Amino acid sequence: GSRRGGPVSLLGIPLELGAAEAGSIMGPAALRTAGLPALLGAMGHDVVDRGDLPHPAPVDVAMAADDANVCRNLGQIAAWTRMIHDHAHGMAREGGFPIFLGGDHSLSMGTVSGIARHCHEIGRDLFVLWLDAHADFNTPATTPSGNMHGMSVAFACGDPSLRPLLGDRPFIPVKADNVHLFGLRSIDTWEREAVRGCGIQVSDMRDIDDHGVSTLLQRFIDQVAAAGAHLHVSLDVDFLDPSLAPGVGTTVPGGATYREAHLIMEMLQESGLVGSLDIVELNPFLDERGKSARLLTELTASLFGRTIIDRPARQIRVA
Ligand code: HAR
Ligand code: MN
Ligand code: MN
Ligand code: MN
Repeated sequence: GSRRGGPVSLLGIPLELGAAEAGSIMGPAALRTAGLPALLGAMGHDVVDRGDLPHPAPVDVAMAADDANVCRNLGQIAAWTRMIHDHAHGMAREGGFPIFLGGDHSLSMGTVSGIARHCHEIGRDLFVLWLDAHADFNTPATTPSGNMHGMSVAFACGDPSLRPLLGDRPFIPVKADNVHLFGLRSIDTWEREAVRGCGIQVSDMRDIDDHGVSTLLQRFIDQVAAAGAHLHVSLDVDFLDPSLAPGVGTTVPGGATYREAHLIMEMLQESGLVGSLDIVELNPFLDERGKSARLLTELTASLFGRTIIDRPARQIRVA
């Protein structure tokens, strides 16, 4: 059967300029080669593949010089952000389920802001589940690397120094309270201070060890349900343990297991609340015989309703 409210709409974003290491430019191609569009189609979903975005020319960014100087590939990232924002906003408005195939995590500056703009227009709250080893909460003032994929959450939550990336587009920040960093196990010194102070929700790997993904995620799902909100999921490959998903430039030991990752996708499916998805940081040049691309494809199938065996519909608890 088809999903309610329009097709699953795939958009390839071959972007690697936000990362230190080259290779994620090949991410969208690898996800297609692993069969992601075909698998969703075979599961009965109506799938539209919009192909890949073209590489835009760099733009001028009205950012303070001190900040601009530390951001690597700033003019190009700003051009990508604006283009991605326009597509994400348009896709959200059309009413299907957008899946953004990355590409490094700086692409989420465009996807989240575009979805946020649409949610604002229809008076709906937006929540973001950030599945990642990293917080991606650096700013030009705190970044140790200058790599802009480490700044996406700070941008989405409205950091004023990053606001000029979006140029003249209307910018609707996501409330920090509505963002949940899930799977965290690598954070920089100043980034840690910023995360502490802002109200963002965090389940780090120690929390997951103590409580399990099920309890932690259900709490967040209940909040989203209570708000009647749109849930955007941003899945960074390095959320997964490197033994399962080696195809990423920033592996961190001690990541999510195979079943933890699938359980998250199954719970999200059962919630019926997810409206858009980023799959980011896949670097096929570093992968082992397509292993990571295949796992991401399987996880997407779980998010779209594949189960081990038929399960009774679960009652969504609304607080
Ligand atoms: N925190 C580090 C930095 O800002 C590394 C960020 C790496 N980011 C990703 N995405 N791989 O999560 O440079
Ligand atoms: Mn990330
Ligand atoms: Mn709109
Ligand atoms: Mn990461």
